[in-house]
Amino acid sequence: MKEKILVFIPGYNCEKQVKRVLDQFDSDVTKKLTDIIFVNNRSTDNTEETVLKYKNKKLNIKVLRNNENYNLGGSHKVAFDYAIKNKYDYVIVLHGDDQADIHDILPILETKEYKKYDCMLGARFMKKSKLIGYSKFRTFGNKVYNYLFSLVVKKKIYDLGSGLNMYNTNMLKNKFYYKFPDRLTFNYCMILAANYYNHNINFFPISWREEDQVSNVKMINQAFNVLKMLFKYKINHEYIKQEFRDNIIEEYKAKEIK
Ligand SMILES: Nc1nc2c(ncn2[C@@H]2O[C@H](COP(=O)(O)OP(=O)(O)OP(=O)(O)O)[C@@H](O)[C@H]2O)c(=O)[nH]1
Ligand SMILES: [Mg+2]
Repeated sequence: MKEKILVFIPGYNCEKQVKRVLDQFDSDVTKKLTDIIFVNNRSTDNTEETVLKYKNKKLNIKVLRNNENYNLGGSHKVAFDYAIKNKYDYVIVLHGDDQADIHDILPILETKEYKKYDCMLGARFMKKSKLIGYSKFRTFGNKVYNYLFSLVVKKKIYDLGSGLNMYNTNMLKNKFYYKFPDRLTFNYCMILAANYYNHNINFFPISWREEDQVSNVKMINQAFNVLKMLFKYKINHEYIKQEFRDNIIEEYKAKEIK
């Protein structure tokens, strides 16, 4: 039977960039995929309208609108629930703000390397990765954090969370990630969880642009939080099972937009 591969695009206030993201889906890409969903995290600009207009013209894409603003981690929970419920074998995450390029995952889809792993993580800091417009300072900071995480999880980590990743839905089924932060730190927890639950992860090089995107990451604040998280996990690995959310949501719901 042919595998079902879902692409999930999270988007929040990225009306300018999302059109370029959808433009990435040429026939080389779409022939490798089953379906695409766009998860609008209650954008306050014209992101959703832009996707809907595009959908009717060129691309078969389903639009979901979160019932509340669930942030990026929460949007993952919406998409993972959707992938499990609709029996997809794999889910590919591609950020809606056009920093990553879906073409970077094609070689892996071609060789079927993903079949050997629970998740394939796009990495901005490998030898063959390409960074465009990303500051030297942030590159340095990321590398330091990758190094610290590598020490703790005893495996070489090349990125703590980029905008292009592929997960096997089998690995997601027990919803180990439900209590993870809804914020952008969701991905950091996924790395620690991979160590705790023994997920078989692998990295692949990607390109990453920073052009007209607005970075919503409060850098200093997040840097401290992440360090705290890593330290607590190092002291006691059971830490990963705690409740990370400030606002507890029983079920992450989204409405399908026609
Ligand atoms: N910041 C933010 N992004 C969201 C939210 N919901 C969905 N997203 C999407 O999540 C993706 C990542 O968000 P960014 O703020 O760009 O974070 P990032 O790319 O990891 O970090 P930067 O390198 O600083 O851009 C984007 O495609 C957003 O459109 C949300 O509530 N807040
Ligand atoms: Mg971004």
